[in-house]
Amino acid sequence: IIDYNKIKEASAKHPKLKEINYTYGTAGFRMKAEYLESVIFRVGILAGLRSKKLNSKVIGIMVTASHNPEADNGVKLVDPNGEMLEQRWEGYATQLANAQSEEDLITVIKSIVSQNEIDESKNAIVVYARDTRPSGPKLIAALEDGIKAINAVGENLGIKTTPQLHYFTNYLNCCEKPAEGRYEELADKLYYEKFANAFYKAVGDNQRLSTVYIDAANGVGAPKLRELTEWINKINDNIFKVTIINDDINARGKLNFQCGADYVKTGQNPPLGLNLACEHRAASLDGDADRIVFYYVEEDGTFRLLDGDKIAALSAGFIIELVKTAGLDINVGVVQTAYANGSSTAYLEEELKVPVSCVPTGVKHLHHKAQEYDVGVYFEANGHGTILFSSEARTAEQEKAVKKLQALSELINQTVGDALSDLLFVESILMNRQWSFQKWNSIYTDMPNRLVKVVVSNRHIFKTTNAERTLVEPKGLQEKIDKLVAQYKNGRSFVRPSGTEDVVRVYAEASTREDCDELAFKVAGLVY
Ligand code: 16G
Ligand code: ZN
Repeated sequence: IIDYNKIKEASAKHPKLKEINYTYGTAGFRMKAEYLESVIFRVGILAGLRSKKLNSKVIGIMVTASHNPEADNGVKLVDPNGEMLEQRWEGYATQLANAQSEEDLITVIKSIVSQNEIDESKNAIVVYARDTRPSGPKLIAALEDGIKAINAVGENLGIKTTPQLHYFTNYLNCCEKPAEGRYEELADKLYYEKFANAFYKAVGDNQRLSTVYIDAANGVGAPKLRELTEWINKINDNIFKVTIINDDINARGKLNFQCGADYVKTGQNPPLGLNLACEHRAASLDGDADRIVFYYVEEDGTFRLLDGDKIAALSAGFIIELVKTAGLDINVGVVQTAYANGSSTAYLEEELKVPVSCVPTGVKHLHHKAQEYDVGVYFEANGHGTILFSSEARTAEQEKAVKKLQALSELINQTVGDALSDLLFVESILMNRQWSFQKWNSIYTDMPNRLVKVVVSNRHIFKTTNAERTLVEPKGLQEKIDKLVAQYKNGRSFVRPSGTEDVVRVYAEASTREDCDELAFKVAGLVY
């Protein structure tokens, strides 16, 4: 039963900061850590309500701000199947976070209870984890107060990657629950065991590849990848070699600083601390290890990025080949966003002849669309993505190719994009194909592109349609952009408000680096 007085008392210890207006955005709440205490307390309450609503199913909570600076933090909720929180409940999260007084808070809780006909007497259970940010422990303490206030059972998983939390939340709702006190350890063990075994199956006896240098952004990916690698090497110490750099999770100020997937993708250059020789294969994770991008340098020093688009193309190409070999009647599709490089879309549609759809930014949109295919490949250009295999694809009975497909389906974390599982997935395909990074890169040539951010006084006046590729407001701006774009060969550009920062983003592509930079600059000028 919900004890409203208890909630009121507990909430008084985590008062809302009056002047701040919170929004549950693309990736939950995210901002400077010092503003988040009241929000996280209330997220604990919301998770309890959601668990009650769903008949005591386990709800996950992740405290992280991903690739953002170390001083930021954030929180998001994970539904029982390991996917993002249902959209209607995002609205409740925002309402709860903005309730000014304790009384307001109780009113919002009561309205959520009545609108959803929540049975207050149901048990509630939540699991939660955090990344390596220094603000984490304090925020976890506030979260625990919220969980206790609503009389939910809370299991602390300690430090985990975001995808581990998604994976384990799903696991707890379909498999046997561990004994009390063993959750934290099992959330690691079960994850390592599953992905290490699947990797072993997927690589078969193909010839091994060279070491991959992994920039772990000085975040949680470093210790987790190290342990995962140990598990793989226990099965066979010869199949997977990594050297982890930027693995200092204890030094202040290093997390995501001039390193990590977002830094490398946006800057189109290697991270701090990595001396890339031309024969080296390298990759960068982000601060919570749900994004990965690969890269190398040519003999002449040119930096080559193998981003989310290239991962999607590599994966779709391999899967389609297996499906054909097995003679399966399975539809494979790829989901992208407006940021997908024009050459990647052309390659998928024209060379691989696979249907491609474009949706707004944010994993929930891509994930949802990918579920429409038997095998749905989705990756954002920034390196966040995964592949969804429907159960038909998983049970089809056609020998070798099916077995490989089966192994691949086990190797990818289907609850959410996961840098560590994506890394193993890519390695296993490259090993099966015996492809170098150079060969992989050559499947298509990226159009020169540029992403810039523009600080504006109010980003909310920018409204988009057509999967964020067309501006409908401010009126007249899209026409001006179109006119500019028309002046450049293979020009493409779009403007969208960020879902995570107070800025507007401008993306541009054109045939040459000069044209592309000029186009991005001019469109930014229109926005400013
Ligand atoms: C969040 C999203 C990511 C998206 C990014 C865009 C999730 C788990 N993460 O990090 O998919 O690419 O936001 O940020 O959905 P922006 O709106 O600031 O450009
Ligand atoms: Zn992330």
